[in-house]
Amino acid sequence: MKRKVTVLLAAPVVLLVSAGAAVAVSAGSFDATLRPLPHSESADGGSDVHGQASLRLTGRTLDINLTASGLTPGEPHAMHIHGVVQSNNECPDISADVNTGDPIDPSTFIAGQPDGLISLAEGGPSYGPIDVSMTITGDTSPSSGLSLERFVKADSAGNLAYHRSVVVPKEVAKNLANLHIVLHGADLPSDPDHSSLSSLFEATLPVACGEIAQQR
Ligand SMILES: [Cu+2]
Repeated sequence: MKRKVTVLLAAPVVLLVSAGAAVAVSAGSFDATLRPLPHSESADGGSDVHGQASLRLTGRTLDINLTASGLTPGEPHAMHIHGVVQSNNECPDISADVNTGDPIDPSTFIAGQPDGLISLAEGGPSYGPIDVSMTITGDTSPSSGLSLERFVKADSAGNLAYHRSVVVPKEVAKNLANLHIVLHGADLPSDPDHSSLSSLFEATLPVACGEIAQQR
């Protein structure tokens, strides 16, 4: 009988300890340095997108500050936190350019022949699915991933600044340091329209990627 009471008393203590530990994991400062995805200069017109993100996590609230340069001027750029939560992902290297027939590839591309560009689908196995859409208004879930009208526009010099506090899913908060930030959208020289919005391939083309790391 005495033994049973001890077990009952011990249980709430265990709960308190694990709640405390969860809070500690889901708070802190993180950053990511965004660098161009490897690519052939002739295929993408010499895109050279760099950026810096600082992220402050409090519970599930993520305060994001991000600046980037070298983007297609005057146009919105999709930006996401990507990654398979609970597994360590990485930004793709040029070996991802396999060109196996991405459904959104322009019809001129030849399947199996690398085209010098890592497309949305080719980069996917490295940087994983969308976890958070860094929109300026409204929903921030993966379903807003291509709502380009709600992403921040680069200015006339191709610079972009983004700041928003968003509430992220619990699994994203807990595993933030496994994830990545990816910036999309480039006007390619292969079409004459000088816009990244003329095809899904251009609008979704990953142009910079940075792995999120916790500041120590
Ligand atoms: Cu993305």
